[in-house]
Amino acid sequence: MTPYIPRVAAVHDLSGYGRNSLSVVIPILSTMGAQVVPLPTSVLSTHTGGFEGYAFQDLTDFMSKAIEHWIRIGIEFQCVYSGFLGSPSQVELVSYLISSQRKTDNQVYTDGTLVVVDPVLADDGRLYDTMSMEMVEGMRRLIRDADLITPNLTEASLLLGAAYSSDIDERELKSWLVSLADMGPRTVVITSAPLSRTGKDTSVVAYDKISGHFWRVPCVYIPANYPGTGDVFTSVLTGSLLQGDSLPIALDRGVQFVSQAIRASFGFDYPKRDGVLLERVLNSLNNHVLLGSYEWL
Ligand code: PXL
Repeated sequence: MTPYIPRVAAVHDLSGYGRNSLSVVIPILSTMGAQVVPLPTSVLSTHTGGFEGYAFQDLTDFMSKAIEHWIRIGIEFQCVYSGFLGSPSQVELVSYLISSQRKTDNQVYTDGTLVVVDPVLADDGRLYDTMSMEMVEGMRRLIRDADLITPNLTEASLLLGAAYSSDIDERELKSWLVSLADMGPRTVVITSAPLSRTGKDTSVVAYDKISGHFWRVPCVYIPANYPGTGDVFTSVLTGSLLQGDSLPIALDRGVQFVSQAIRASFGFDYPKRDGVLLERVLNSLNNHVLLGSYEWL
């Protein structure tokens, strides 16, 4: 008998130094019991947040050959999970990989293929260094093929073509969630959403269009911004869903793990651009959620 181990095609860049993209996706999903099959979109010496003069190698040609090879030898994935992409042609390749794996249309968590698209584009109201409006267009196309998307508030505004504001109220957040779901995905999760009742704290909000439920998980405010925490969150969320958890529990686990990683890091004095001290908390990934904090919206 072969054990059931979900297989994930992880389509992200490999940034050597700094803890983000494949450098966090692989250890998190492996620890959570999934087999990660990486498809690097590019190789960098460091991530782009806070380092000057990084080396960058585009891997679009390699991606195309790798996808064709997988199709030829019949590799099946239970999950396709994409993040940082380097160009609109890479978006088309991810779409092609997804269509090669689909058994039926948009049957998230049930038909055996969970498609997660983290539309990495921007943060804090600003596009990342290598991103352009052409990539925003590309991500709008790609999320049509997704079951689950995890934009932060800035990315959500770009995908919707709406003005970015960090103090959006609950009613408008809900309408953003629904509008994004109207663009294709069954489940929409927005991170870094303001929590209006406190002012400083943020939260993760989510909407599932099949059940019609909205969820919110509050995040405790710590005055530090570490790159890569979005990749950490979406990886834990994905790992949890692949373990069979419900959406609100998976959201809880993602938020709790990121908070724990930030708390484990914040007391130490080192450059924030190095990312959270993942190595110190990785072992706790499979602890049960003892006291969840999700809420209905
Ligand atoms: O964590 C998102 C991300 C992924 N990949 C690269 C990045 C960033 C964010 O800055 O620079 C190369």
